[in-house]
Amino acid sequence: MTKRALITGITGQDGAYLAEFLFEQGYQVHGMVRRSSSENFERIQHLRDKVQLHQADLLDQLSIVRLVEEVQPHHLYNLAAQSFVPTSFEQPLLTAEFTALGVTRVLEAVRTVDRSIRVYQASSSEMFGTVREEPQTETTPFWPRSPYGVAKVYGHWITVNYRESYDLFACSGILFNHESPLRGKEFVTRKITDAVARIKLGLQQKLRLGNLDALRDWGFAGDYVRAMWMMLNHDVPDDYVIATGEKHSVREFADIAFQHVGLNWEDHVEVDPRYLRPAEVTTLCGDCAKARRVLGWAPEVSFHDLVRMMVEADLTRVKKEIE
Ligand code: NAP
Ligand code: F7E
Repeated sequence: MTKRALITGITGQDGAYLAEFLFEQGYQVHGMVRRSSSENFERIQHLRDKVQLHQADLLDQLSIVRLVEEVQPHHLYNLAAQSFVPTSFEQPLLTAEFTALGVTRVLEAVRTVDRSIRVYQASSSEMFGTVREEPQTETTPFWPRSPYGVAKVYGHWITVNYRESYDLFACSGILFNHESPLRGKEFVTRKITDAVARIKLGLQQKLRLGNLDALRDWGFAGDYVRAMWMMLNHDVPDDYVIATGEKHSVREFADIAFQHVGLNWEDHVEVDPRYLRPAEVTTLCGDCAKARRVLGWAPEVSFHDLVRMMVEADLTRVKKEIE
């Protein structure tokens, strides 16, 4: 029997990688998309004949119930969210509606339609915020530092609560930052690699960034979607930290990216206070020992290879655009 998977947030970075991965595993892949006046399917263009898209919205409970009824998925991956931290300071209520209450709406739909559907919730290392220990594990206390982080803490605990209350097979993946050539250009890694390509090709002179000292545990999105699938295919539902265990600064990311095209980052990067946040998460580094031990998951792409992959992809894209 062909297994059916439903992905909310299929038009995002992780949605695109997960859709491709599940399709390769033989799943029938369905995606939830919200209505927009212009189509936003760039990241899944190459999969359009392989995935079935359905309109629904995290804000509309009945639309999610109807979608789950229609698709009857075996597995549901809830990736949809307002995921950009600075926007969460500007639009905290909308972030709470999407990123926090949206999770309850998805879980309620599953509880109402079919409790045997397995659910993955996209939780985040932003929940650790001001870190209480290093590295962070599944038992490290949360101290979120943004409305986004606070909303994700709600999403995490409501997932645990539905597992405990209704015996749902619901997993929360506490994923640390993961990047790729499909990353949105507002996030710092892609902002850097896009600028490196444009500066190298003479289209831009300067790159304005915020806190260069911020430390992150950056992995490759392709590796991380494999972990989501492993969680839903394990015997028991549980929560897992997914990380590389290495941390690097924004400055270091920029240094390697500029070096890769023979440039010196100090000649091009300027600090702009507009990109500083009201409250910052200064350092994050995860310990994925549980995922290694229980699921057999491990990251495959190194930090240096990730930076190079992203710079190369942006160089190729920008060159094509100016041809
Ligand atoms: P992303 O690129 O920002 O994608 C977010 C997705 O959510 C998009 O498909 C977006 O649709 C959809 N969405 C937003 N609001 C919606 C609504 N009201 N109704 C329906 N869909 C809506 O995020 P990502 O990097 O792929 O991350 C996937 C998930 O993992 C998110 O929940 C994020 O918070 C979480 N996460 C990400 C990371 C990371 O490092 N990438 C780490 C930990 C956790 P549109 O295309 O229409 O905007
Ligand atoms: O910032 C610093 C910034 O926006 C990383 C989301 O996927 O991962 C992501 O959240 C760091 C921060 O990602 C700029 O202050 C410096 O310390 O790339 P980011 P994020 O906030 O860590 C987590 C795990 C998620 O769950 C989120 O959904 O870089 N930084 N200068 C900058 N950041 C940005 N965006 N732009 C700058 O110019």
